[in-house]
Amino acid sequence: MYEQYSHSILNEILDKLKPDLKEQDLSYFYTRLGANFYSLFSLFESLYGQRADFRQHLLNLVEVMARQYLARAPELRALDLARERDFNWFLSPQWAGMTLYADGFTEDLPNLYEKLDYLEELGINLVHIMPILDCPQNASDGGYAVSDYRKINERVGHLTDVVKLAEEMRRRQMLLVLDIVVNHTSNEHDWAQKARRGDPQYQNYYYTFPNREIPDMFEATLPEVFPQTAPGNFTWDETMGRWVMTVFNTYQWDLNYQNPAVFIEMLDIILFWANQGVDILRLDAVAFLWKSLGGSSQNEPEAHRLLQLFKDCCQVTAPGVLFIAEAIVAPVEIVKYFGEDAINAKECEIAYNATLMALLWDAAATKNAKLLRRGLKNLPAKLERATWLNYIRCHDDIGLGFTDEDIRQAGYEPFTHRRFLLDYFSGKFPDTNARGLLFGQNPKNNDARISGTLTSLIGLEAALEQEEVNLIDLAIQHIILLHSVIFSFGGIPLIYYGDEIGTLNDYSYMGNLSKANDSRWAHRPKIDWKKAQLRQVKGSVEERIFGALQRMIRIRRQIAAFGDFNNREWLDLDNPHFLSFWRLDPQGGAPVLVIGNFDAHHQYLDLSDLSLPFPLFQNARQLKDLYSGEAPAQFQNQLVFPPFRFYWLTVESQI
Ligand code: OTU
Repeated sequence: MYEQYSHSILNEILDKLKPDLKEQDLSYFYTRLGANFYSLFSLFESLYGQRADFRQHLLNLVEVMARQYLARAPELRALDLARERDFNWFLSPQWAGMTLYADGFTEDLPNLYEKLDYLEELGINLVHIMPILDCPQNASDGGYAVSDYRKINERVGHLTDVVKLAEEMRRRQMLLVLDIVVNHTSNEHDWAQKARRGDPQYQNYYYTFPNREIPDMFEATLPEVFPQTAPGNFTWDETMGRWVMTVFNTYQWDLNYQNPAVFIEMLDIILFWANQGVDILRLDAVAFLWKSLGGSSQNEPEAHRLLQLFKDCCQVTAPGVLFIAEAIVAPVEIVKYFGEDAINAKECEIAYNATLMALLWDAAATKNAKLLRRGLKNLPAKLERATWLNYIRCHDDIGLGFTDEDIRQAGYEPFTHRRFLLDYFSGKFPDTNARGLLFGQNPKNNDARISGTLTSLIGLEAALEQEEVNLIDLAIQHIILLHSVIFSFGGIPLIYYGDEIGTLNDYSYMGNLSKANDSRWAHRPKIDWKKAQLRQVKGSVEERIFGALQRMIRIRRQIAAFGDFNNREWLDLDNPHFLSFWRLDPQGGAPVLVIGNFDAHHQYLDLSDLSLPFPLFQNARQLKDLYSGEAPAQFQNQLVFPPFRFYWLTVESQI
């Protein structure tokens, strides 16, 4: 949009740009800056306009974007242009992702390079490598306490390894995802060190206070993220002689985004990583970016403005680079991280679908889809050009993040139901095979979350121990069912490393002092590559899971209806054990009817009882399950579902 005032300021800035910047060929940069400047300026002014040095900061901001544009390699600029042309590229069903630790999945970055073949064998073409930046050896929160944003942790490799990996992945048409921990730094970061030594400029990079007055006001309303290990939201720093805000662990200092210099530093870091060839940046803990007295300091309007501003600026310099919002918050809040009142994403193009994740675990415990259906139907619609990251497990705990209202609508009492889920997954409930661990127990509100690998939580660990063939079969089928949902729901499926070969909980963290009180380490295993080898042995647990995932990914890729174009329609079935929805082909081709049985027992569905928008689907004999390539089991006109079985149905005559 052209708006006179902001444009006059843009002209002023362009005049003031340093001569070395003016002389370069910046034509694409200028077109994009012109397109985004009104929005960018309005956001920056709304956040920082009251400051006397506002114009100087704005100039600095434009200079950072210009310098990083000049530093952007020709092949990355070409990729930007290609993605500008094919702007829906990330909504295609071709993507399948995996999250992994460079030093858990493999030894280090060079070793990860060697394992690209394995990932491709499974069908993975998007790889999220967990934090690899320099961080303290112990007080690191698994890498989420960064001490140098431009240096790779020596234990996993060097910057050249990342660049080499990015190049090779580009050659193989795989996407690289890295974390940018935007909300906080380690207390060992250079900025924090300077603040500790008393430098006021850097003390202003954080929220520091001489006494408890303001911290106490904050504490009156702030929740606790890690109530067991890091109660409270402030930490006394002896060297600095001041309190510092530490919402997560005591060594993770919250950055002060009320200071525009902090925003500009972080933008420079984001663009630096974009220029190393990273395709997608996972922005950590985005809900927490803005702090204000009198509330939870989560999901504040200013946090959204900061993200819009990051997006606007990144589009000017590196428009091909996408953002993932890691906002594990209430369902109605998550969707806002795409941006509101828009068609294409204004903040992050991709967001973790934490609601689907939590609901899947509810269905796994209850063996029915009542709450899953309720919760998904109440999930607010997302923007057209934005997509979900659908996952079952990740490196974090499982929070029961669905709403009490949805729980009630599904026919349960919220407190008892949550208690049941915690008991079920931590193995306290009598009828459970789950081997989970509680995390973040908060005696003040009885809250807790759940740790454990998919394999252990679903009951395969216990079944293998008991050597119960039937239970082993059921658990494997259950694991496949959950994956069938993330592959067909719409969005990018994200597998958690190790789940593809049925990796069990790793209890060795309990013997490590710096990890023992954080049960999330139970599901951050070191991959046993001998076990991975068993994926080639017919009938092994590894082969059955790996093979199923591989097959689903391959089939998903060929089905246009599995692309994410707001093309999902719900199908309500009376039987509470079923989850069912249509996926429509955006080009008008054959739809796919997804039906999953969440029960551990057989279920059947009489097609004659239904009135379907696609009448051909009402004849069981005409149906084909795309996953097995065969007709679904049936008796007369009834579809038969073995325990935890799903079908991806299409009509035979249309194939
Ligand atoms: C994120 O987590 C990371 O995924 C965690 O591994 C880090 O510990 C944390 O940030 C701090 O960097 O902020 O928006 O239940 O879900 O801490 C959500 C806890 C986050 C996590 C929460 C999350």
